[in-house]
Amino acid sequence: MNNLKGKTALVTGATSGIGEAVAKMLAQMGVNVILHGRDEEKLKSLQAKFQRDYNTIDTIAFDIKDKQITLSKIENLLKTKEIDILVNSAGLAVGLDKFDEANIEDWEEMIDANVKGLLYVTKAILPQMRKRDKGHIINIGSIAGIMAYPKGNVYCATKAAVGMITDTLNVDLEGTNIRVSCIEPGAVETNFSNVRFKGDTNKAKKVYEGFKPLSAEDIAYLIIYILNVPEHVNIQHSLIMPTAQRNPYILHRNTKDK
Ligand code: 8X3
Repeated sequence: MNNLKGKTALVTGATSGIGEAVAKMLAQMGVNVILHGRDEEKLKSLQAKFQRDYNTIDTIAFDIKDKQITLSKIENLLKTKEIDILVNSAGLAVGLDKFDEANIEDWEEMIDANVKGLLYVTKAILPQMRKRDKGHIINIGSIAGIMAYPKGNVYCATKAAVGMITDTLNVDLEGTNIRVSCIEPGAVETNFSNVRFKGDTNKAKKVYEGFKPLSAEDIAYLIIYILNVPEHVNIQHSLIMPTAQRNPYILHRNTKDK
């Protein structure tokens, strides 16, 4: 069953990780994908790569942290595109420090991207979805937004906000056919930890040592499933964990692998 063929999707943060994997899978399903990112070069090379094999691929470059640019870029985009699917994948973790030792600029960057940026993009897209009375918004939350872990402070708070924004959107969209879903992954091996540890690759690698983490593709499969179910089904929350990780604290590492 492919209910997605011919639809149009905007994927934010599509130049890496979960965003890239879901953009690729959507394209494979025959979806017209608009790849969003900050880096024009990366977007163009991804577009060239995808376009060889898949449907129409467009790109749009801007920083979701910039309110004015985000609102005006999306306003322009909507003049020529009807968005059926919005995947809010842009976001990041920066730093892993105790509350009193954490860097305020790290906090601000996470709040600006994970919460404010997601709000700007969603607010700009939603009127068109409402007018068409169709659409599906996918937000990338985290186990971090469900269960606090040490040094997660503001990252956990931003992901809790993503979960609650999903819920408040769903209630405000009562009576429409627009669906809103939040994916809440545990450990996914992408560039996530490299960014969190500001390029310290050794520290980043250690996060995934001794167990099999999720891959970006594992998350993309779930997103495709959620998007593809019939229109009367709205999968509002999905917690997806590696089998080895039952929650942020209960993680089975095979010490022989160390
Ligand atoms: C990513 C998962 O456990 O590192 O959001 O917070 S975790």
